[in-house]
Amino acid sequence: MALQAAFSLPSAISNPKEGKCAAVHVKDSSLSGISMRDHLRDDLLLPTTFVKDFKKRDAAFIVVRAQTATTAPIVKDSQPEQKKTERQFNVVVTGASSGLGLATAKALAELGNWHVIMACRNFLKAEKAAKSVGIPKENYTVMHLDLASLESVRQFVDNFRRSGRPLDVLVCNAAIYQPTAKEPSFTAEGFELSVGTNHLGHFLLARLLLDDLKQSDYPMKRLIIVGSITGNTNTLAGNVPPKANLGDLRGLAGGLNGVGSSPMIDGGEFDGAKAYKDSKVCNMLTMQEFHQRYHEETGITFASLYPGCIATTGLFREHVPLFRLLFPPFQKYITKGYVSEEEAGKRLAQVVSDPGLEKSGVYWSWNKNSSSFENQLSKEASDTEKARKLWDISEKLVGLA
Ligand code: LMG
Ligand code: NDP
Ligand code: PMR
Repeated sequence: MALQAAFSLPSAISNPKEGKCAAVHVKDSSLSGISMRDHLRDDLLLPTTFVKDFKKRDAAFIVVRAQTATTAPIVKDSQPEQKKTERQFNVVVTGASSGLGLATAKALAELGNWHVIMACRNFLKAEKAAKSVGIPKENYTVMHLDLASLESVRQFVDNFRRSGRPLDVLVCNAAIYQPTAKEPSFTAEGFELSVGTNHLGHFLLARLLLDDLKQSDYPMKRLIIVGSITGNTNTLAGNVPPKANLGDLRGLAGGLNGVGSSPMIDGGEFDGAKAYKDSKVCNMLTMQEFHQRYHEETGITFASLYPGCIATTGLFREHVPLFRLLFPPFQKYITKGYVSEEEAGKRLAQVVSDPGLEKSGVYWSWNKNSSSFENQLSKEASDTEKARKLWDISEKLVGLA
């Protein structure tokens, strides 16, 4: 059924309400007349910014000198001997114990100047993971964070502050996906688990750590929230049922607890796959609302991204075995949307560290040549009114208002 529905999508994809233009395909492979390269509408929406040579750019590190923070904080690596005396940049990456988060931690560590605070719910797993991919000791610290508990989020923030490290970049990456769950499960505070973890946990974390980011003397402070194509209904992937839809947020306003109210944001019946996609829409809306409220005042860059389809990660651990078997070749050979964990990690590391990706309020994607570009979000994922409403309700739910 899902397949059938997915294969009858072109009208949805070119829905003018979403402000999209028809795609022109050259040499497309197609299924039932539908271009399987529609996922590459990423490439079709003309990039306004290209950053072609990531490696070269990253060689040109920008380094903070602690002692000159307020005057001349930028030193190019034309003076490499100075690097040794500079402090490392600190980046908190949630969910760095596997998949994209781990690959990003590795890519950042390889850049040399970064210290990655791996914010993970399973301390031992994270420690082992860091070792297994060869991240040098001096480039990472594992700190406990369970996003499914707001108490744990607050504790993490306290612990991080006690570490005395400045916060230069925050990456909200962790996520849980429960496509086969028949019944909802809940966070410590009683929110449906996917939205509770992926959105509400990160919302509280980002709100609390905003103060820390503000205090950093690093000139390219960033707050990055990982989004996805499947939350964007202006793409083929975003039209595979069940589709993301936050509705009027009545379920969220009711607390997502499944008792007095629905566990779904739109107030509907529980659907694990939809809850995940909804949570990704929340992630992308939250990034934009942060940008709206704080970019001008703080200079912090707020960004989201779709790193590509990393079909081999732990995200699909709860999917049926046949899906896990077929999904990677399907993405590799049919949709061509596949990207390796390593490549995806480099992409996110680029959003963290590349001076060329400093624009705020952007949803980054990459085309076939792995060049980054500013992608367009779906109508719902760029709805400013919804972003504001989501912010207000989320604030209440996490105890900030
Ligand atoms: C649903 O599962 C859940 O039921 C629902 O609750 C919700 O969670 C939802 O979105 C979440 O998922 C549906 C899921 C599970 O099945 C699918 O939707 C399809 C999965 C797509 C991935 C597999 C496609 C496999 C295609 C074959 C690939 C082989 C590799 C190729 C190499 C190629 C070389 C050149 O169901 C399953 O996991 C079962 C999957 C069974 C797939 C059956 C095969 C159908 C194939 C049709 C696809 C296209 C084929 C094309 C051919 C063409 C040619 C060029
Ligand atoms: P993984 O499952 O490999 O990684 C998810 C990480 O989140 C794991 O480290 C996991 O920890 C952690 N996590 C889950 N729940 C919690 C929690 N309660 N508290 C703290 N950490 C938690 O998946 P991916 O690497 O694929 O996903 C990373 C991000 O990329 C997600 O935001 C996802 O939405 C996004 N994304 C992924 C795509 C893909 O194709 N895979 C495509 C587009 C976006 P543990 O190791 O303990 O399980
Ligand atoms: Mg999708 C045409 C391009 C394309 C892309 C880029 C993705 C990405 N997917 C595409 C197409 C299709 N998918 C089609 C045509 C189908 C029907 C066969 C299909 C099915 C499908 C399923 C069942 N796809 C999935 C699932 C999942 O369970 C994954 C999901 O929705 O997780 C929320 C998924 C994904 N497809 C993607 C990406 C990136 C995902 C997973 C992860 C995510 O968005 O975070």
